[in-house]
Amino acid sequence: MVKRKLIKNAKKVDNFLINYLKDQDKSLLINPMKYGLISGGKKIRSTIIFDVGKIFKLKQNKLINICASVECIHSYSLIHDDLPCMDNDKIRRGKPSTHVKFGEASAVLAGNSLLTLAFEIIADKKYLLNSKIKNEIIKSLAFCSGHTGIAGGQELDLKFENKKRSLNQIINMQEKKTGKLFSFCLFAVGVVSKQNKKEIKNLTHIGEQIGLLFQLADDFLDIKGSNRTLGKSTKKDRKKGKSTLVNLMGYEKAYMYALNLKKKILLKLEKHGKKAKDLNETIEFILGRNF
Ligand code: GRG
Repeated sequence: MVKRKLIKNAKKVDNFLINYLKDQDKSLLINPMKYGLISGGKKIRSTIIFDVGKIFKLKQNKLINICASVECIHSYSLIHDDLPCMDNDKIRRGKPSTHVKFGEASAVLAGNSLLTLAFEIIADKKYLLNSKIKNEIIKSLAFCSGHTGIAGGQELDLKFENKKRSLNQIINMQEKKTGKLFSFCLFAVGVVSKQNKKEIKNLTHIGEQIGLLFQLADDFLDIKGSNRTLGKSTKKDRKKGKSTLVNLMGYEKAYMYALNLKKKILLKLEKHGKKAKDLNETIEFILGRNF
């Protein structure tokens, strides 16, 4: 069920991005950008945006620009993450990484262009949201992507290699590296659907927890997953001395931690009743997934 939903949503977001790029002036970077962005990846962040939209009765076309911009930032982070100066991965989404296919310089520039495209897609005048709301969304997306979010988390991830780090330090790093973009997804839906400050704060926190759960599942898959199903190389975290909860407390304890985290998230969503059914299913999928 969730798999089908993911495929349908991924197609929708891919089509939006294909059409968006078609309307832009041609450049040499369009091909590496498209390669790293479209036709690949679960687009799970978009599915979460649509799922949360369902809770607040928002139509998908009110949220599609946000999905597209989140996928631009996410794909940008993967293109740069695969570079030799970062995690040095040659395979991504079942095909050669962007820098392997197009060269390092083009991969860096395509990544940078996806970052700026993300903001362009939200600011676009064809996206019919009022300017105050757009402003809030843009500010939060910048906060979640830069040194206080993904980039800052990645720096910590690299600096933590082969070092003994505490539970709180690892959680803080993973909340930045992975959690912040998920928290943006829920924040943005809260803002677009005009929730009050308290509800937006709740949503942002749940988003961060979903992101942490997603990262934990990613760490489990690095150990138990298959390269073919995941479309990327596995068994790297231990070799690289990555600071993960699995490496800190062992697989079993880390899995118990993840189960408990999932329970806490689902409990927080209980107040939405049946309206949160889709989101609940996606959360179950996150921990149970094999890709
Ligand atoms: C400032 C955006 C930005 C990036 C520069 C390189 C870097 C700093 C950050 C890397 C962050 C990173 C790779 C975090 C890991 C998150 C994660 C678990 C990714 C896997 O996501 P999936 O499974 O991938 O959703 P697919 O391929 O399905 O889209």
